[in-house]
Amino acid sequence: MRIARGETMTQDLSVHHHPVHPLFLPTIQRAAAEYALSNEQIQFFHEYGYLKGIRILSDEQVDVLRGELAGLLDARAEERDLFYEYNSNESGDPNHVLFHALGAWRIAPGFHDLLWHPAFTIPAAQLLGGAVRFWHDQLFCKPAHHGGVVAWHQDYSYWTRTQPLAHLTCWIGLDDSTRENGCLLYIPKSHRWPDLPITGLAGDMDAISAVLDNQQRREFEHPVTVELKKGEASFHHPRLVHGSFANHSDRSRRATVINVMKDGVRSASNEPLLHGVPVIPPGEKVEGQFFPLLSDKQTQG
Ligand SMILES: O=C(O)CCC(=O)C(=O)O
Repeated sequence: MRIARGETMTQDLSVHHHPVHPLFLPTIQRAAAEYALSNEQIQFFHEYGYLKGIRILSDEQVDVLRGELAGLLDARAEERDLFYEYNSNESGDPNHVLFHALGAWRIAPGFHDLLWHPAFTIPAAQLLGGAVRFWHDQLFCKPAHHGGVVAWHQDYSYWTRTQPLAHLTCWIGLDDSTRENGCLLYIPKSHRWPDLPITGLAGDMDAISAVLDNQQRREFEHPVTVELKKGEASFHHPRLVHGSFANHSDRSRRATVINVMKDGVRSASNEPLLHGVPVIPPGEKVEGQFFPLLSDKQTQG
């Protein structure tokens, strides 16, 4: 439904979860043109399971998120209660620190609004092939000198309580990430492998080896190194195997991650899908307060 210029409505516009007036149409169309991926980029993603080097944030936006992150790294008790998970050091080893937390969008306005940023939602809709629904966010931060690993894993191993698999991850750097400070690494084409069991996220980098065959193990000889400038992102498929080594450099490596699913994914669990949110019974669509629709059309932010 669209309303012509100058008209007002007697109905409650809150029933429309999209623009109803042409006023912002040029901005939306400009955003679509500015942020849309090319067909080649989309094909690359489907072939290799990832797409790296996508600019999402300006330097100014990175600075704002870094400021919010500084507060979240030392969150107050009532803020911690809003996180679904909060681990000051997921590895448990003080010499290998991995800050890992889910739920920053509920506490910090910048991390909240980032979810609706068209530089993210437009490529996400293209890669998912449909409307984008929020699943959850994550912070992965490694301090300088004693930053820990993120062990090789597939994201979907952790998400089988939502089905079918129609998910997507966007990793956004808040520092320049390089080999030295523990950038992300991918095993290209591993998104065609079957679902693997959970073998741990922090601690032993190579724990996954126990559940691989010889051919799969050989693929780890040639990982893709995802070196990115701050504010750039990399998208990956939920079955793509990825991880990152320790940070012994003198620079921190901070990142925020947005995890989304194609609208229509359903709950497959009698338990809350995330800590503290109401149960969505098995078979029912994932939606509601904690799982907002971020983009309702394939090319619209
Ligand atoms: O930040 C990292 O090194 C790992 C991130 C990760 O596991 C993910 O984006 O799914």
